[in-house]
Order: sequence, then structure tokens, then C-alpha cells
Amino acid sequence: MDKGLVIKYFNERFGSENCSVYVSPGRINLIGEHTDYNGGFVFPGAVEQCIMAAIAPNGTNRVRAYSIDLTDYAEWDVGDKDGPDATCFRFVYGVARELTDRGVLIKGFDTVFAGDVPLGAGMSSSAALESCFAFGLNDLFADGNSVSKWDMVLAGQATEHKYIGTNCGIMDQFASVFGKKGQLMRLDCRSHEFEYFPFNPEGYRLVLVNSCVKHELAGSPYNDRRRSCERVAAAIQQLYTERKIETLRDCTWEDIEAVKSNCTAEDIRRATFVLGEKDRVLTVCDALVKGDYEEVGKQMYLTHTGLSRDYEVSCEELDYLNEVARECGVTGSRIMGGGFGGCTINLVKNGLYSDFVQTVTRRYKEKYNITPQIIDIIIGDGSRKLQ
Ligand code: GAF
Repeated sequence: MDKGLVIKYFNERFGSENCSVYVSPGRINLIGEHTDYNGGFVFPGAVEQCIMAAIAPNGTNRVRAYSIDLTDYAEWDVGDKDGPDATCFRFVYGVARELTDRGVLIKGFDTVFAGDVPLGAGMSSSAALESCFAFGLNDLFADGNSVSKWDMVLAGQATEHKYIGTNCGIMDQFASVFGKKGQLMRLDCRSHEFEYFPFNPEGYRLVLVNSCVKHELAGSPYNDRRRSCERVAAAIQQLYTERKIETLRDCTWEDIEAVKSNCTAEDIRRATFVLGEKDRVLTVCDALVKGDYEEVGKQMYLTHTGLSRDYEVSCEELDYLNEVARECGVTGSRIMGGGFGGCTINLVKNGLYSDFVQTVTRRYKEKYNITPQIIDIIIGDGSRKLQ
């Protein structure tokens, strides 16, 4: 992303180059899917693809915002109770309100933004947008009341919940704000403790294969999955009143067995996936420390199977990409992100890389008449100011 581009558009629209420029990345996740809202572990990293925004206070109470990618413009008052309709502006509006609730006195501003995080790929372009504005508006308006990085993360997540309608966890905003070049992060989503893990697998590459399909309908299947998990946790709490069960993180395999007859088979399948996934993140961390990439890959395939059969967030196209990866001898491959379309993440031996990319591109095109997008992963830095 070129900062000259957003400055040029800012100047064209608002007649000045006097602006600050902020950037926030999308993310990958090596393992730990749908565990964040269950208080489990995730293992994401920020990528180089990002959202970039030029922002300047305008001395009024009005926000004026232009999206370069969508060629769309909106205006609203800082105190507006409803905000704009278009989703891309609702992220900006929501984050501004959430920061205000956390003590940042936000006034009117002009902004122009753009990004190169592929939309609908499961790389979290929305969290990148939220984090970009959380970071930028805090920098411009905090004036002694600056909020912490965690507050920025929570402001982005609350925006999804209150202004978009997706009851997401904390992983995407966390990765976008806290990302570090060359490092993955293992986050405990219950305690918010996290650790950076240098990620430089000798002899392997991480590559995304974007199916370029998106089957999700307005966030509701995602929220349904979350509700399934909450129902199972609530059933366990009901059985064991002496314990405190907040999420599935507080539950064991025996607990799930104990409430089997009180829950639907579908809810039990969802919970089974989540408990398995929690353990898989820890197994992968240990394997990484030992340099055991075969084990990392094995766990990735197990995650894919669980997401496809038990959590049911895969689709025909993603299962096909996973199957082709397996047939090509790729070390690890799985759906990445929320599911229902988007990318697979693949851990591939250097020597196999070109063959795999050629084969998966050809076979996917033959079957679905879509050329998949190949995205080489470079782990980059989190939210920051460019000027
Ligand atoms: C989406 C959500 F936004 C995250 O919080 C997370 O639950 C992810 O799906 C699945 O792991 O990206």
C-alpha cells in the first residue's frame, strides 16, 4: 500500500495534504479457530496486507469519510445516534463511538481510506479497518486521555457486536493491533495474556489459497455457532452449580459427556470441536518450539476435518482445496478464519511449493471455473502511524 495514494485522494476531496496517515494489517491464524469467543487459545499473526487511512480533524462536529476502494462517500455528526448505513462507514462510526465511551473526546474529522486485504478471504479486512481508526483517532484526539492498545482491540470488537451484528471474538482485532514482524502470537482469550513466537520455519512456507467464494449470509451462521457453544456451557453450569463455567474453556471432555442428553447432538458436535481445538493450539506451540513441522501440519489437517464435519463452517470448495493439498503432499492445510468460504492456510515444504501452487490452481479452475488467488504470507507489524 502506497501512502501517496491516500494523501492524493485526501487532497482531491478535502483540498489539503495536511493529514496524518495510519495503517493496520489483516491477519492469518496458524491454528485455533472459533476458540476466541470460547475463552480458548488462538495463534495469529499480522500480515503485510493492510488498511490505510489519511485522517485530519476538521474543527467541526461532522465526520466526512471517503472509501477509495468502494468509491463511496458518507457524512454524519459525531453525536449522531444511528450513524451511516453503508457497512464500511459503520465501522468508522462504531469505533469513534466506542472510543468516546472509553474517554477519548472525538470531534469532527475528514478521512480517506483504502486497503489491500482481500475482502471475504477470511483475512479480517474489517478488523484491520476498525483497528486503523481506533489507533488513528486515539492518536489524534486522546489529548492526555489516551486509551491502551487493549482498549483499541475491545473498541473494534464492540463495533462488530453493536453496529454490525457479528458477535465475534477478540482474535482479529488483537492480531491487527499487536502484530509484530516475523512473529506469531499465542493469545489466551480468557486472561488476555499473550506471547510472541518468532516464526521462521526452516524449509517451509506458509501460503494462502483463496477459494474466492463466500457463502455466509449476514453473519448469522457465525452467531449460531457461538450460541451452540454457549448453550453447552450453560448446560454444564446448570449441572455443576458449585463451579463457575463462563465458556467452554472451563469445561472438560467428561463435562461434555455428562450433558450429552441435555443438549442437541448438533450443539455437542460444536463443543467437541472447540475442546479439541483448544488442545491443538497447545500441541502446535510445543511442536513449533521443537521444530516439528510434521506435527504442526498434522494438527492443521485435524482442524480442517473438525471445522468441516463437526463445526460445519466449511463448504465444497474449501474441502476440495484441502483435499488437493493432501494429495500434493502438503504438510498442513486447513480452512482459515470464520469459514463459509475464504482461504485455506497451507504449510508447504519449499521444494513442493511451485508444484502445489500450479496443481491447486489448475485443478480448482478445472472444477469450479474459478482461478484461486495465491497469497504468500509475510508476517508484518501491527497498527502504526506512518506520518
Ligand atoms: C472470525 C471472527 F471475527 C474471530 O473472532 C474468530 O472467531 C474467527 O472468525 C474464527 O476463529 O474471524
